[in-house]
Amino acid sequence: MKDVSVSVLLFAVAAPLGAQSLLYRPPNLGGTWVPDGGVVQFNFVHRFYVSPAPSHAVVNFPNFTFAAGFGHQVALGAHFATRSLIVGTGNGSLSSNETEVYGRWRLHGAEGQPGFGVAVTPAYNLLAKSADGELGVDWTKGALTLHGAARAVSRRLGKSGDAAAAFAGGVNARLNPYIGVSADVGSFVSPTVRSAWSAAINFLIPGSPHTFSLQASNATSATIQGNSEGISSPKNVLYGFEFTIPLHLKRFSPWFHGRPKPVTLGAPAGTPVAAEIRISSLKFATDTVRIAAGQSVRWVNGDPVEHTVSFDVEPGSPLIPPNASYIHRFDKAGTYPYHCTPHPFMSGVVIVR
Ligand SMILES: [Cu+2]
Repeated sequence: MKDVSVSVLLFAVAAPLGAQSLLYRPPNLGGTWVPDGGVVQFNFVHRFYVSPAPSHAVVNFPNFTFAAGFGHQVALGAHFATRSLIVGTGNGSLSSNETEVYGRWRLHGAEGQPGFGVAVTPAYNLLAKSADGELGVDWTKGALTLHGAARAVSRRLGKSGDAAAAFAGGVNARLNPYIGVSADVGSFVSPTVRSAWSAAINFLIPGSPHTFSLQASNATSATIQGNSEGISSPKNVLYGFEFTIPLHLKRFSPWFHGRPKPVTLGAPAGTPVAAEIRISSLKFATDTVRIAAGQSVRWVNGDPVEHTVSFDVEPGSPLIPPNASYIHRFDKAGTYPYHCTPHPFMSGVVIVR
């Protein structure tokens, strides 16, 4: 049983999450992650500082990221910051609303898998009227992911100067499948400015594909430029949080295609069933069922997404489509822990007497 729980833990760490995870990306790095085709990513970063007494006014730095996956490891997206870094009277200094549109092509690797990931991110900063770009590399082994990025911009935001290069590096350390810490630093090379930095504690919200982080940083926007220069006045530390929300367009398919036909997988239809377990809201409705040897259990997928019933000790189901069911017959007494492969946080146990 101990071996089983260890292997489940390793599996949960190694599995791709189908969503950008803050356990695999520090706050001020775009990373190499690309949403799957048909997935829309929404990230919300909110940072702030509190001005001194007597006003105690909270000054907010909200940032929104939208990105859509198009398959083939390609995504298109945009960052929007309502209070970007503006210093002096240079490029873009008439507004503080900073928008960057970007594409990302992941050349190698997959989030959550060991080894290297490489992605190129061409971008255009509308406020600075600057063609920007980033080459991102990350390397994952076990609980650690190291990140590096090389950046170039054609017109610096808030400066009158021309093109510039920037470099950034960061690290993620995962304490368990649900909690990690991360830090990063990034800076323009020349002319030198205050580096952007961040430190964060990151959470995967159990039972969901969402991640959340609590952060300290001096960066005001999530763009390539904003991640390469820190705020220095009137405050030089901002506190805040980030929330990542993947929207799987497949989930909305019943709106357009109606309910799919019920099908039965596993044992032939008509097999007597001793227990039924409903799958809904990314959960097995019954944690533990007890049956006698020779009896069968039926799982019914009431979710609009595919799940599996994957046993730790013997072969389980294929992908179970929405509205389909899977029947498994247990011939031998024993304890059969299982989980869902696409959603490793979903688990249950069948106890056979
Ligand atoms: Cu699942």
